[in-house]
Amino acid sequence: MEATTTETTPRAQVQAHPLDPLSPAEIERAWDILRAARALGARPRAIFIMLHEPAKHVVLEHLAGQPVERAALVVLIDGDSGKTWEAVVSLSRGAVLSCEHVPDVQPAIVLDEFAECEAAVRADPRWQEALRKRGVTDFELAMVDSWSAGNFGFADDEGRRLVRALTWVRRHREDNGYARPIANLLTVVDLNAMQVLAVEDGGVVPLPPEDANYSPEVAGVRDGLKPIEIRQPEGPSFALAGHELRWQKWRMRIGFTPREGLVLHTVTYEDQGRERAVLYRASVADMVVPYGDPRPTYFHRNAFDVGEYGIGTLANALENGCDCLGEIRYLDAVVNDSRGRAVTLPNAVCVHEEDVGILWKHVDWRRQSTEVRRSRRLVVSSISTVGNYEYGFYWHFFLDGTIQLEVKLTGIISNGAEPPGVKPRWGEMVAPQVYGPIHQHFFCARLDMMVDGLDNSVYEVNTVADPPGPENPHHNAFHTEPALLGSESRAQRVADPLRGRFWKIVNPSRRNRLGEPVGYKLMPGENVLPFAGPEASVTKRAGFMTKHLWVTRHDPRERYAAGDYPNQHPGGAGLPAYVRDDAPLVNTDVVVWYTFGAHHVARPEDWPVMPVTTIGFMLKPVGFFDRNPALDVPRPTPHCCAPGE
Ligand SMILES: [Cu+2]
Repeated sequence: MEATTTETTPRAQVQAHPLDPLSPAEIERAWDILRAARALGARPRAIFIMLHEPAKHVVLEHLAGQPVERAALVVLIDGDSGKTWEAVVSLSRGAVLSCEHVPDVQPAIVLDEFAECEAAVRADPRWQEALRKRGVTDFELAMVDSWSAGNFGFADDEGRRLVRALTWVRRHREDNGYARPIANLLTVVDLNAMQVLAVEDGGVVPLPPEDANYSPEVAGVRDGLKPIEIRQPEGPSFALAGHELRWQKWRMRIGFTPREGLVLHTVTYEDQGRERAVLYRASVADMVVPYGDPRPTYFHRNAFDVGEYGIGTLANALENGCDCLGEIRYLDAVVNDSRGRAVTLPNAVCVHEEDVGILWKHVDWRRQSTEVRRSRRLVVSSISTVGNYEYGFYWHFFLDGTIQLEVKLTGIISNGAEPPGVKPRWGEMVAPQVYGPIHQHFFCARLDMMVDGLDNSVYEVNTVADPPGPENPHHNAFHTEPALLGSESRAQRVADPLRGRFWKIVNPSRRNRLGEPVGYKLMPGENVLPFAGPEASVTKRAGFMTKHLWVTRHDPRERYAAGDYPNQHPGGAGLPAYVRDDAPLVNTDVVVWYTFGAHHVARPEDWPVMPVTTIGFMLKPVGFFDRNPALDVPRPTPHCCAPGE
């Protein structure tokens, strides 16, 4: 990832760091070294080429200016043999450190495959015939989206790299591509052979009658919105030096991988001259979108957008005044294409500050004095487009030590067509003959915690009503009950807002002045559990969604909530496998995984493009500081809070 603005520290002055994402030259060199050293098949397709992150101690002991060992992790598939390979390539030594065949897996589907797959479907006479049967003769109006095939135990799927593709057709060239879904049509494609295996046609359903254009030319433009300008005449309060970001007392490194997109590393907060760690690494380690319709062209819809598609490779180029407003600094991201060449995604990460209302306030009416402070947050964000949907990932850092992840969901709902007058039970009609199946979006944030050091413990805290009795004569008493989540089997929990449940990550060997271990608490937001049954394919494959909180003992090999290769995986990988050894979790290097689900019952108002809905969680200091750490935020202006005024 490259810093693009002139106001950031010039690159020549930025020292290399072990966590810097791979540069374009490093990506291509990694591929070239591997190709020269190993014969991995005639038609190799690069899936992911990303930084092979050094061990924690290497990162934490790194001193500025020291030489840095660079290595790349390369995942590739050979189109002829269908074999998947995983290699670690040393860029510093120009050598392949390891190269393993990974049996019986399908790596993520990459962008080039989507394009090639669409071309293969369009050229297929069976698909063309299915369109003609529906009165469509101009195939240029059609659009074909590959959907990951899932794993339903079909014998024909075994050992094949597959997608199940859906088709839409525009009413006219300027129309929304998703305006008119073609019902009952599923095209199965082998991505290695790039060959259509089957066109499953369950019969003609009329196309929805309307277009679904959302351009201002069609939708019209309201008036009365006067300009809002965000001005920071002295520039922003943050500084970017390469990938290091400093803002107020926060310091962190911004990373980016083709699989996870935005990654934050080594997040610290300066407290009375001491730099105190909070997080070693944070990312959205997978997500899944189970759909609730059992019919033939719906049951397989359960996209793992991180692990099956690589959400980083799908990052948007963000634009000032559109995606973000104000004094913006952007970072480019660099990913690989399937030929092992580097692709720069311009302006993939946006960094800016936002005013967010008041931070704290008190009016002392007897003294006629008021103190109030403005709250501000640093926003590090990225937006990815995965076919019809947009996902925005917004990490917020506040002046009082709070961290928030907010995911924004927008774009176009995955849809279907129904005959006039029909409303299926598994979803809602959003427009005439356009149907939106009920579904959920489960995200899993992997939070490699480092609260004042690597060794942490995790507690669940519930609030409990006291029983009536001599100690509770007025029946009003209630108190909190912390319970240590002492091992991985005990640290699999669901949210319970009615009990005020939260989870607290503490450092037992660091005490605050009240004698309590310093900590951060994970505050769940809105959440839901999956409705797919325990025997459903998606439940087995996305075991992570069955619990909201998981805690694991740190293991660098345990990186992804649904495992390394969720595409077409039969299930059981990822978190359920990581916790099988029931490792003890007391005062050790822990990773907290938080699953949060957005429950989506589609509305007519979600059509033709849905207004943003948000879901997320917060990490808040709890006894980490001795008092409100934001007392020292200056008054907004001298006149608004002076005593006696
Ligand atoms: Cu949705």
